[in-house]
Amino acid sequence: MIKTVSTTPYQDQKMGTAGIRKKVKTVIQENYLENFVQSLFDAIGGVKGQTFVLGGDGRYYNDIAIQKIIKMSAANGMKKLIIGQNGMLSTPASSRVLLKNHADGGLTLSASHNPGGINGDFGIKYATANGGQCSSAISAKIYERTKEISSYQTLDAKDVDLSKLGVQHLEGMEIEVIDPIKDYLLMMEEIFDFEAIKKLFKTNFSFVFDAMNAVTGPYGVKIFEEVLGAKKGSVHQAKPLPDFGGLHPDPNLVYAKHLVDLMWSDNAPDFAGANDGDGDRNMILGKKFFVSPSDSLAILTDNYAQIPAYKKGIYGVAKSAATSTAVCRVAKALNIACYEVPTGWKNFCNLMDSNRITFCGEESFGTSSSHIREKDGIWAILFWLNIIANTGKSVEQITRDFWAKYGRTYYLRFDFDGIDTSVADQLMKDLEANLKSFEGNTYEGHRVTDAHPFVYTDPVDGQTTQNGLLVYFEDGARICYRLSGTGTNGATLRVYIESYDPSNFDKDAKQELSGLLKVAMILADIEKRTGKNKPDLTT
Ligand code: VG1
Ligand code: CO
Repeated sequence: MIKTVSTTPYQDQKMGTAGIRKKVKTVIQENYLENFVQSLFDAIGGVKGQTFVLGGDGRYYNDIAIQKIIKMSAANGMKKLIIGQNGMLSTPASSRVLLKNHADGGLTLSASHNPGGINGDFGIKYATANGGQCSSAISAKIYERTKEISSYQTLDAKDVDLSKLGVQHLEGMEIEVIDPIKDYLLMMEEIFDFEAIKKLFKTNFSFVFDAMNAVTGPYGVKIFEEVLGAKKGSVHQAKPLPDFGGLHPDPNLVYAKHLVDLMWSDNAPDFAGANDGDGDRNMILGKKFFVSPSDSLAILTDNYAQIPAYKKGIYGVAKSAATSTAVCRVAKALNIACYEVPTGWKNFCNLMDSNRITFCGEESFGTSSSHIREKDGIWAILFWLNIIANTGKSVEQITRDFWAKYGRTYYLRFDFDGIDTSVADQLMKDLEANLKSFEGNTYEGHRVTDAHPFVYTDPVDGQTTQNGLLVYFEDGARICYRLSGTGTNGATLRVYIESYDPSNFDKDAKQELSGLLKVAMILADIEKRTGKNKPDLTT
């Protein structure tokens, strides 16, 4: 039976870089989730007669939230929900299912790379019919609605059994529980040369995929072990756990330290890949070798012709402004366009829809192509495996060949965490006001040639977005500053730094960039304002 429940608004339900993301303790407050979901439905003009895709990364509260959303969807007149079995769907798989079924929207229950469990985070990503996360204009509308919501619609009904595949009905709404892996696997088989990768796994090539106890474990077991023939047990931390086994499911050198230790040990396999909580991020490692995500995007682009789906040619490429310029050098050599967009995958979608780009990526361990409208962790790993299978080269050799061809871009991101929000906002405001005064001056031996805010006008919808501040140096170095839009704990200031060396590839990145980090701290007056004399996290 449909019922209308009165509620009062929460004032903090603003979506960030990738959906809404909050502490679990916030989300489990009475009507918190219901308010957000009803506001979303209202803001898009209702969901009567529509079809949505629904799933999540299995984190704490996934099971409860999904039942609430199912009942609210039925009560709001939704025609059909396509749900991953047991409520699980990775972000890339969800985008695939949405596009394949021409669904009207999709909800992925995930706080992505943020920790889970009762003391961790929960979140919802909302995708529109194009398969990508909603535009800023839509999220602004949803936010406005959350501030005035007074009731929501739900059902008095038993929970739905999500373990059984197939169709069932709830108050006139069709529910189809699907295998979360099947469509995704089919798409990967269409893109890559699975036969070549199978042959690679028949040699003594050794491989590890670390799912970080998150959603891609079962995808990894199916794709790498069962279909491609990687040794049983190649997938580590394969069982999705509500608290990710206490891990921070962000695949980088700091949070996946266990994998880094393995790759620098005597037992290191030839290749290791890892994914984040919802399966859209990837880290690539070789024996005692780390591929920076900005380089990975550039290397995949340079090797596009190795892959069946792309060998006929690619459109342009795109990167977030914070990502290193390595891919731009490849684009120039290939004579294709290279776009620079604000951080957040939604900013790539119009470029893909209009056939302006094929590949895109972000420094935050995200790479993908126009096969879907999200970043795709397993796709990136398969791409690397396909190159290795074709060339017989190691991860390190492929990367070194790339540096030899284009030079090396040294790149790191430095995060200053848990800053008081007003301090962070003021820092950015003052820095922006000071930018012009840096031009022509030399700091620690680096002369500033240009400094300006990053402003992007989308060539398709004409929307203009400002995100981040950029400082360019005469020697080709660059600093980008921006505030994170995914944190749940005060503000995080991200400082992205790169330098370019056409011939010396063996410097230590931290050492190479230490001088520029000093400059970055001086220009933004970081120590005095935040009390921090060094970053909290370097990735
Ligand atoms: C971070 C990354 C950004 C990424 C976003 C979502 O955003 O920097 O590149 O798109 O997370 O990733 P921010 O605003 O905190 O810098 V995921 O894997 O959480 O969907
Ligand atoms: Co993610």
